[in-house]
Amino acid sequence: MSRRTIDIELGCDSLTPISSIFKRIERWKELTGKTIEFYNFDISRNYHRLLTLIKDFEPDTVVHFAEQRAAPYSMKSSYHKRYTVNNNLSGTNNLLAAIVESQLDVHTVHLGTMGVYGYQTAGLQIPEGYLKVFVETDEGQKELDIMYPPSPGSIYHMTKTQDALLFYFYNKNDGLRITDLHQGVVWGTTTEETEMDVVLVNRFDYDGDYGTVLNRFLVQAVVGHPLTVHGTGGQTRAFIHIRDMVKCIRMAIDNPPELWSRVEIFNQATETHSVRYLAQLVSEATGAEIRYFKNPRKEALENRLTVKNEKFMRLGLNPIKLESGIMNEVIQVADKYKHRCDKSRIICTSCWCNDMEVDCQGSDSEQVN
Ligand code: USQ
Repeated sequence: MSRRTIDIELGCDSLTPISSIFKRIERWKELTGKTIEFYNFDISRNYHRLLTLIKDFEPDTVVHFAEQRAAPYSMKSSYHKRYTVNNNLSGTNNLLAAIVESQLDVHTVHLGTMGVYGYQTAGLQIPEGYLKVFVETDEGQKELDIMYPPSPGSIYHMTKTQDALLFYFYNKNDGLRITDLHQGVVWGTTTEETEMDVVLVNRFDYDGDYGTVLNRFLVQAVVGHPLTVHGTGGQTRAFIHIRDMVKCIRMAIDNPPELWSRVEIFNQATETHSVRYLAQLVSEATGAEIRYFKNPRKEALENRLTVKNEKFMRLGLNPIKLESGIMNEVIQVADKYKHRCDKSRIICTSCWCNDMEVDCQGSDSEQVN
């Protein structure tokens, strides 16, 4: 629930009105007959509370979503960098240490990010976590399967690359079952569950820190703000619709890795597009003006990206693609709540090089092929 506190800090709010957690749980129970138990504590600080809960509850699976999740927020200041590192890494370490101490066989499903691979043009299809390499040795050429070299583009993304090392260690040393989901940028706002009642509506972040690019463009189009393309818009990213993301998490829970097998890694992304293409798509659909802004991030101006996602496809994922027309659904939600939009919060003010006046062209830029 740290997002509610961060909303107060940033002076903005979800476009959709979010009810209290108690109201949400109560409404869910009324609608489905199912009980969601709720315990409010900070897993990055309250280790013994977490350990007791795991021992008492004896979960089959823990879905670990308890991380500060915005790259721009993590880069706002030294306070935000330290908060993101302390929160994310202590939270993950506490969870894994508590599972070991509980002596229970608990599968951890972690929400990771495609950003661990970095966004330079790699010249290969990004594999699912592990890279096959060939090295010259005295006995001739040897084949190795190594973790894909991490290349984080923000402190937030860096914490996810560090999480991967924690997973590697606890898996190797203690045999924990762990699945890391390398997720792309999520778009869309509603799932079957959130549509059941207005009290269950999902967050819809459109501000410069927490809003993600396609959802932001759709809100901007609805409220008559120019689409905020950073730099040339040649940045290519991987995307997934929120409904597919929910399905993938279910599939990961239902398919735990074998005991003592290595960390399972899925690429949780279904298509790749450049920011420029997304802006054009939204502009064609809505008539919105496209405006090019100085890029506040250090990132490659242009990059190519293709991503393997065979594991989820083999498990039966049938992806919702941008062309499916479901973008209109997001526009409808944005239109319903447009009166709640504070336009002064739209522009990104978090800067990777501490100066909004300069274009933060990153060192990755040279690596474009
Ligand atoms: N961008 C614009 N204009 C905007 C907002 C963003 O051009 O108004 C550009 C950014 O410069 C960047 C790209 O769009 O090149 C993606 O930015 P984003 O804010 O949509 O996504 P990002 O900061 O990368 O992070 C989001 C989530 C994070 C998740 C990540 C997946 O906040 O939790 O891990 O997507 S990924 O990007 O694949 O690493």
